[in-house]
Amino acid sequence: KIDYDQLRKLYEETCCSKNLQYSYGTAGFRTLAKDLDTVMFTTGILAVLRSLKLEGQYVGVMITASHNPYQDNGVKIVEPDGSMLLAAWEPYAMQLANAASFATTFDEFYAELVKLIEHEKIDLDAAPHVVVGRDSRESSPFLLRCLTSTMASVFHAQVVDLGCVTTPQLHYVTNLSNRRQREGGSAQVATEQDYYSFFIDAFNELFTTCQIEKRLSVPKLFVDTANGIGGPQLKKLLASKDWAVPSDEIEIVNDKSDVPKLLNFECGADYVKTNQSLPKGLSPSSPDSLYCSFDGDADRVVFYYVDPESKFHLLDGDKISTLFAKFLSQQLQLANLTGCLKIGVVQTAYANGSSTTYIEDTLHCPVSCTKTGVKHLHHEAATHYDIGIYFEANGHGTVIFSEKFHETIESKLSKSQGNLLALNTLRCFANLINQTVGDAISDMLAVLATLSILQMAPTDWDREYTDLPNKLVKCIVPDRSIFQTTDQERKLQNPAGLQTKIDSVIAKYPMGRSFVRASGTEDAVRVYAECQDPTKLDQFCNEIVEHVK
Ligand code: 16G
Ligand code: ZN
Repeated sequence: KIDYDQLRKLYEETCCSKNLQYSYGTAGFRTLAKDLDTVMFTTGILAVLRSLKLEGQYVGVMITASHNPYQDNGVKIVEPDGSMLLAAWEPYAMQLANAASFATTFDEFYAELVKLIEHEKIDLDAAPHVVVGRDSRESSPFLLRCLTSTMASVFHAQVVDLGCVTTPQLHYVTNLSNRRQREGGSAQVATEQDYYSFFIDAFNELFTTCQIEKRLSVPKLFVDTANGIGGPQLKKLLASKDWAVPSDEIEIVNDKSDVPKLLNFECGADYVKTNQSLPKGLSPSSPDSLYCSFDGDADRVVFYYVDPESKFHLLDGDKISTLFAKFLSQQLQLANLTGCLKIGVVQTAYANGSSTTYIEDTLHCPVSCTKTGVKHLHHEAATHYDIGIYFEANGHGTVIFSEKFHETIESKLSKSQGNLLALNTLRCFANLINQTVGDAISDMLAVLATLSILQMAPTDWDREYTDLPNKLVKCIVPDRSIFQTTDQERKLQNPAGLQTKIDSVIAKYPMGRSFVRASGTEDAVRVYAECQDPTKLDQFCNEIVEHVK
């Protein structure tokens, strides 16, 4: 039932990159943009098949390489509910891409495709729906054509092209499109505009509920958008007639998304987190100002400020988690729901030890640790908590609220039972969060709202706990695949004996903690170390690195 000749023609026109091995990692496919034509072609087909498998629901596809340099690009598939592609389908993404890459004839590739269709018992007569989006990279329009070439012409898919959007906007619109379709009535597809309206309304409603003025608690917020897609999108939100915060309170810098080479260059969340310094384009202004940086596709955010002694202070993913945990636990307590709804924080091994101690001992919240990669954190938060707060230290994260949370709050509110202010605050806050995926814009709004409600300055936020001195280094090794971990990546299983050596180094440093793991995105091994004494940190880290090399 596939138009063989049409597919063959498009395959031969599109798949020029050959004999390259592709892997679908934590962030989808990601490599040099010039090597991605074949991958885009097969990923487009896979997205269609995924939609067909799910009764034609909207499946999302995002073209982005996040914080990578401008020469790179990538692609990932999003499930109808806005979450990442089902793990069981990741191998299919690789099989199809590598089949096209290594096939010497079209028929070899075609045989693989047919095998997959039969294996998954996919009904090709149904009508697939796909939502596509791309970040601001120069290579994206071409790659989009490779991606979508077969969708309508071979598979009769309905394709909704959102144009340039942030990654979280693509996730949000995919989820909303399916909700609309399920609810029938308005057969309209969801748009980027729905995203702005929804989050502005949520922000305004939270401020109204808490009866605070729509002013920020900081005199000014500077937003570094990494010269990526976050810049134009945030501007659209702030330009909306319903956005009520005075326009001079938020200033966007590094907003040249139309100059390709500037993307993520000496700016953005990754740069700021790694270098622990201000990005290009920002200089310390008034001491109370707050700063934040997005990454290139605006799914990550970190905050920071500069004290009167010109010292830079990072407020990273751990600090965002702890701020939300503090606020939401307070509200739960006020609403008298602590026994009924379970709140918890999910972290990875990269979380600073002080943050974990603070959450457990000061906030009395449970903490879980998972492997690196958003899908692991998301899964843990969704399965264990009614309010699951998860952030990677690098600023990637969100809060998810269970069905039980919504039902409990709604039921109490409808009966006007209990502390209505706290119940309403919880309800509005949940709306302000993009629950499909970490979202720099939504997380930024939620942080601003929380600081305003708690009347906290950046320094108050920072003072809640003090990070242990820490260091992260990249180590190039001949074969990173031998570094196999256990215990949520906190311990090495292989190479044999290495963990014992690491443990004996750790034992020498008070409050020392260190772990070694192979990167999932680069050909390198990462070494993390933290200890009490800042003057011993370099030595500590070097000793571990010596054992790894
Ligand atoms: C990916 C992950 C990110 C993680 C990073 C670790 C997603 C969407 N992205 O970018 O969460 O922090 O990988 O990179 O899951 P690494 O394995 O190179 O250290
Ligand atoms: Zn990103």
